[in-house]
Amino acid sequence: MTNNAYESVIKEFMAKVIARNPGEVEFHQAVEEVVTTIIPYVEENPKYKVAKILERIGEPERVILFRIPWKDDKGEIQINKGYRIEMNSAIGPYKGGLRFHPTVNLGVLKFLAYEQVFKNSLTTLPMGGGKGGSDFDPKGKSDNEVMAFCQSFMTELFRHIGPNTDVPAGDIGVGGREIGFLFGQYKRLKNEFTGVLTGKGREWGGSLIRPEATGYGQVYFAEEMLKTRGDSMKGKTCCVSGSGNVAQYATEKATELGGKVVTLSDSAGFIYDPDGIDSEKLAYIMELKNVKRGRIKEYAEKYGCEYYEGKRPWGIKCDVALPSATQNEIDEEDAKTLIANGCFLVSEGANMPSTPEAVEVYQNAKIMYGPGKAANAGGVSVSGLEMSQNSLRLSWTREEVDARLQQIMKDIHATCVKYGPKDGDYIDYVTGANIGGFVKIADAMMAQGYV
Ligand code: NDP
Ligand code: 2IT
Repeated sequence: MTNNAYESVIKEFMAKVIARNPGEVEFHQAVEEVVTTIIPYVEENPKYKVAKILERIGEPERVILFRIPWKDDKGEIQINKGYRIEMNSAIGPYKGGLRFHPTVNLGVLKFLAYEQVFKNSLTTLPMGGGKGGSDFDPKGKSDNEVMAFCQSFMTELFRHIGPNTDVPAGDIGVGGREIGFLFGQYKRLKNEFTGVLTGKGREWGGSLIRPEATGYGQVYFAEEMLKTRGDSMKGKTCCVSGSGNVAQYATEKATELGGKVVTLSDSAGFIYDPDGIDSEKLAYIMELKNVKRGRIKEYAEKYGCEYYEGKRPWGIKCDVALPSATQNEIDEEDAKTLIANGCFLVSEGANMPSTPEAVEVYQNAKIMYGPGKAANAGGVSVSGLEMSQNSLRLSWTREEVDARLQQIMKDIHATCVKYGPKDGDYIDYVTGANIGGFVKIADAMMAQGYV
């Protein structure tokens, strides 16, 4: 991935990032991918170099770290860590999800916040970048425990956020249930009904299509990539990973556009259903995952298909891969296997699901590759539309929001094509997304002085 002419500049830049942020490996990985593609651009546009824009973007404007004490159903006190990374507010209030998962730490949230800054810029909407969460594990907890935790989390977070300051939303482990508990506690503490969170229920300020938006957008982005080669999703066999919010709606949209989704997974393993996951089977998954909070293995038992314990789905033959679970879920070997089996398109619903080595494999094979910060931007885009509707005190129809989402995904694709180097019909979407996202933030930061 390294552009040879600037290899030493990139190395020097990364050495400083690693020394200043020790042990934050996911953050280093996200920064390296971006600076590798942007340093050549910055060297050619020295005004950004003089203003140290890339250095400043890599330093959060503010990091909030706090204690979350709560009582479990047995009456025992539990303590978790809470975080909010307010990364960049050059183009709008901090915006980005909350992740509740035992693997959450400062480095993971800084990588997510860093990616979010570029992603939000690409959406064309006025949103800065942030991310937050906790090492709390919602798995196996009762609704009452999740509520107690969310209330304690918000009891500290509420003083740092606001509809014009910082607007959190969901991510792994944070869906409609958690957003409800968080919103209720914010309202109680502030005595204000405002659009301080997105992903709210539709009866209390949420936007239609927000639950669907990330998965739908991921497939719309895939469709845009396919269009550049005169192709479409019709007839494509797809491997999806994960079985949560993003995976569910990626499956729905891929199927609706004529594709066949043959895999879904969770952290324990994956299912392979060669007949395809149709709408009836997807309804079962949604009930299983969103209401019963069960395991994907139960799908294999119900529909009599294969379940692979402890494995990821990338060994299954497919045309299109839609990784929708978590970071670094496709490594170099997985990428080689996908390509050897004929996969020619990867559209990332998850954030940074491909390791740098996997990305290199895609790029060398010149397959179509839509990186997360472009391909999964549909979720935060509809969050932005939820903020607009809250400000207007209006709600738009399903059709209107979906039309806006489709247009935004088209525009993000066009931005990637504008800034991405090309070779015949191959487009480098990684460079395109990074530079396309960077320019707007950089110009806003320049205009605002060194703040
Ligand atoms: P959910 O919590 O709804 O679902 C996450 C899914 O991924 C579950 O099936 C979960 O399995 C699996 N998973 C999580 N962690 C791991 C792990 N370490 N190893 C293997 N599987 C894992 O989250 P979302 O669907 O919202 O998020 C999925 C991805 O999409 C994340 O990368 C997120 O950052 C990204 N994203 C989400 C957006 C949104 O709007 N929600 C927007 C843009 C990106 P299990 O149940 O066993 O944990
Ligand atoms: O990674 C992401 O873009 C999200 N989790 C959604 C953020 C948002 O504010 O909707």
